[in-house]
Amino acid sequence: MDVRSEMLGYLKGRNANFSLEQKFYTDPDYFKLDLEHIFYREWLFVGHDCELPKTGSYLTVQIGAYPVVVVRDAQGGIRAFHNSCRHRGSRICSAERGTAAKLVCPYHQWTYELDGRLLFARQVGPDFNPAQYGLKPVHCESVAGYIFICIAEEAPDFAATRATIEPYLAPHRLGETKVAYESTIIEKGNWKLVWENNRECYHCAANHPELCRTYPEAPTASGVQGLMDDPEITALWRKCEAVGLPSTFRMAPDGQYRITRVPLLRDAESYTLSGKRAVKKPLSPSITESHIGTMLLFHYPSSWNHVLGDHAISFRVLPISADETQVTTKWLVNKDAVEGVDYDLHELTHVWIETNDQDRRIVEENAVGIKSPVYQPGPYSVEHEGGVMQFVEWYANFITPRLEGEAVPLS
Ligand code: 3BY
Ligand code: FES
Ligand code: FE
Repeated sequence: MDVRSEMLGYLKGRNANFSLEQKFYTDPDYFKLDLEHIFYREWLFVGHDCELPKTGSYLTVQIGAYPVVVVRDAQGGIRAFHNSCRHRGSRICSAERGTAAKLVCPYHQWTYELDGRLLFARQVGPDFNPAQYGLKPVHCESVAGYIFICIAEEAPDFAATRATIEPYLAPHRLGETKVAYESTIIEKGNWKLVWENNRECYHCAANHPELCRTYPEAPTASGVQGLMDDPEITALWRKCEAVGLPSTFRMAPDGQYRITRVPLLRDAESYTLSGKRAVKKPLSPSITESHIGTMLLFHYPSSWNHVLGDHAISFRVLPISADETQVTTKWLVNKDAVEGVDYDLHELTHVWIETNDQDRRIVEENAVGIKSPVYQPGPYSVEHEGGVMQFVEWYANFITPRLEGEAVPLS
């Protein structure tokens, strides 16, 4: 049987309350199908507007086989291109980030404008037409400080995502922040294991002593159900909405993203050991309200986020192979906050550096155990793992029609 039919068979026969069959987490051919049908077709979070402060600022990212460069153009817009020279294909920008007046290929110095046009190629003869050799564009959208790209020829509609998340993010003025710290780790586990772990807090009490001082273990916080019935959550929504901060629970009809605000424990304001703010200057100069909890945004398959009163944390998930996933975390603070004066970097980053390391270990142990020939799908906790079931449901519903080769509508 071919891989596609086998995968389809498993998806059709799966029990929605159980984890997936082994091959979804381990098999390189299944991984290729995940890339082809999800990561190569969907909108992916790659970084923040504030990381591209001036004309020519760029960042690079690797999506499966595709190197991509995201750059601030001369008009202040943000564009993305395939980071592959139109001469003989060399990668053009190899640094993770940088600034360049033009994009110059290091191999033979073909030189591109920041809008992708080929400006100059040495000694290529009189018949050469540079207009035919511009960089290949990648779809790119910036929404309230978050940059998303899509490497498909035709991108799915982004308007609904923007319309939902922009009003929630905008008051936090994330476009005007700075990255105080970033960390990249490689977790030796399939990207779906990273997500399954993220979508529940069933593991939190036993594994995250630091995070549990401030982040609620209750499934209402991490999951997607029952928020309306939780009086602490609805009280926070009322309080925040009254001061112009959209907060109620919103989820895409297909489950690809959700955004909502939830309270932290014991009046905590930040992910510090004390629960007190780590940054003296508020993240957004226009939000004076205290105790606004954390705004949670996930967007499958590439990002989850927390936005607090004093800082925001973004997480970017990129698949490396069937059993390796790159997780990049960025801590955003008010652009005028000064390290050592307004915040102590250790205090700001400690809890999530520890939490990420604990989650890495969890994912890696999960991956090793799943490789055992005796592994079989196991039951999710109905009380605690509704969020995981929702992720797997999204994955199954998303990939099934694509595997069947149906024409999938773009919106
Ligand atoms: O990062 C999250 O979204 C949370 C924090 C703890 C577990 N996870 C559900
Ligand atoms: Fe880029 Fe030759 S490959 S200039
Ligand atoms: Fe965790």
